[in-house]
Amino acid sequence: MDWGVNMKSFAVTMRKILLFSFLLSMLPTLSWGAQREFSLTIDEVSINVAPGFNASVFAFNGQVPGPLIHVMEGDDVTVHVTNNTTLPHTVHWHGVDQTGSWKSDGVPGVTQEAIQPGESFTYKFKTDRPGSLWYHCHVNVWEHVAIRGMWGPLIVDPKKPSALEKTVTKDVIMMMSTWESPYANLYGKGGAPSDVADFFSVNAKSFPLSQPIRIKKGDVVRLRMYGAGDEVHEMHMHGHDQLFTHKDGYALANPYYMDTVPVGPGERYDMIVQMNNPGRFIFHDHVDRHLNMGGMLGGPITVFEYEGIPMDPWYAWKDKVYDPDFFYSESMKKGYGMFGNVNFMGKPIEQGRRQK
Ligand SMILES: [Cu+2]
Repeated sequence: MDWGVNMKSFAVTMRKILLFSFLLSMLPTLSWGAQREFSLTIDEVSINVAPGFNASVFAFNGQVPGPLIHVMEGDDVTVHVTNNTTLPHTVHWHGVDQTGSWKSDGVPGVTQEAIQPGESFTYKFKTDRPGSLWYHCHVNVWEHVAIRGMWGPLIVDPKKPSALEKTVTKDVIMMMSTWESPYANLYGKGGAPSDVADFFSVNAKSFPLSQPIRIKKGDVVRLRMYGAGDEVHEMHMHGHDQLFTHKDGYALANPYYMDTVPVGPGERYDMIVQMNNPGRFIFHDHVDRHLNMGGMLGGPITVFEYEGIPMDPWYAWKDKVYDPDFFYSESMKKGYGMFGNVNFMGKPIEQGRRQK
């Protein structure tokens, strides 16, 4: 028997096994991201924010919030943006680090020239960070983002979700924002430090135009709350414990409970809630003046409505026409892509009637 030859072939086999298992372990990181290509327009439309209050906005694909963009960590994303409005804009992908793609960061005068009326620009980046991200204009942000609705959600699923995340049965995306009625129809004005916001909303609707969240006992809801406007919204949920799991898309090392969540401008909070207390429970902004000024109840308010709880005749939303996708809950179940909601669409503004 030639032990020398045998030992040599044994060593070669071992090396092959080691190399194979190494390559196998690398698979998750080596996998290529999917190519995702989307088109967004920016349009001038009027949206109904609160009873008796309409705002002229710069709307992505004609709607506020803008369409949901749902992709996976590591995807290669291309977005063609066309500006159909009368003022310049850009799109900043808030939370994307733009690794090797800084010219897609969307900051006028720093990474690009603003997209002029009638012009287009293409953004290309890899989703280098997972989480509840978003996109918004970066031109005259005090007006375009704060009071003209130039924002939408960008959800980047992690390659390795936690065990808790895997139990989620319903996603709820809430974008809180501010409005200034004196400038609501005056493009190019508003948002100065001395200006005072006087309407407040979730997904661009003030109560009672906002929507309930319908759930059943045993559901696990993930709330993704965004500060899309210019004020802090103290979001307080009744009847349940909210586990704070992610800040600005980053997973917390030690998640903890909060009953009032301070969602400031630009911030995102992911909260996971076990729906274990059947009934009807309000979820509202605890800043009292955000219930809209002028004495009318309104602002960022929703209600968790459990399946099986009867509509009492005195319930404020007993006759509500329900939109199950108001918080993009249905769209989030559809996998990856871009999803709009016709109920967020504004009405086109006639050129001749536009106030300057
Ligand atoms: Cu803009």
